[in-house]
Amino acid sequence: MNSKQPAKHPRIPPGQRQVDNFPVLDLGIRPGVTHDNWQLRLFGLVEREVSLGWPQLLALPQVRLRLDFHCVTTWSQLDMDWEGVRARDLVALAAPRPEGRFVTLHSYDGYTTNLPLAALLDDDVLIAHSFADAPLADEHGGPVRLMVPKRYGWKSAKWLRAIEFHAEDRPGYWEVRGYHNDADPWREERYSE
Ligand SMILES: Nc1nc2c(c(=O)[nH]1)N[C@H]1C(S)=C(S)[C@@H](COP(=O)(O)O)O[C@H]1N2
Ligand SMILES: [Mo]
Repeated sequence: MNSKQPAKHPRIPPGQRQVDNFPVLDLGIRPGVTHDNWQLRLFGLVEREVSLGWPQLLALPQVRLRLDFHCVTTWSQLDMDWEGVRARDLVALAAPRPEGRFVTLHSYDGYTTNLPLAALLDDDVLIAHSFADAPLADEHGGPVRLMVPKRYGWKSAKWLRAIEFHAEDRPGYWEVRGYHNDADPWREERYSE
């Protein structure tokens, strides 16, 4: 009999190395958002504009997800324990119009990034408020950030302020500065040509 184990699906994408210290990467602007002044707005091509604060976020179904994080600067961290609300549950409250197939994530530091709506609705995309059983630290985008584990880290907007729905794809802060529009780490979509 063949005693070989089946090849494990690799966890580290090409060109990445594993770390376990959760580096901090951002524009260097700390917007000073707290649980009290944090608000999230869903607007644009939606049936219902939604504005919610901290108590409303906690009133939605809470999930714990173990997620990987791949930064384009080549570090990857595996099995990070996050808690929050599935992005799809929030999006459902706003009921995007059929033509609203793209989103811009807006952050309190002025940062933006873009995704197809379908990517935001994936099972593992989290509006995260806790990491490793503690409130999400300010330096990592607390009180509330997005986590999009299937894309490079720059799609995971920290200090999330708004989700805007539109009909056409609008490149965000790094996407207009030469980063790849799709950011799939398994295809090494780091930079556009
Ligand atoms: N609001 C905001 N979100 C952001 C950024 C930023 O500058 N501002 N940087 C992005 C980049 S380039 C990366 S790699 C990750 C880093 O997240 P971390 O600092 O928690 O490791 O946040 C992303 N989200
Ligand atoms: Mo990054």
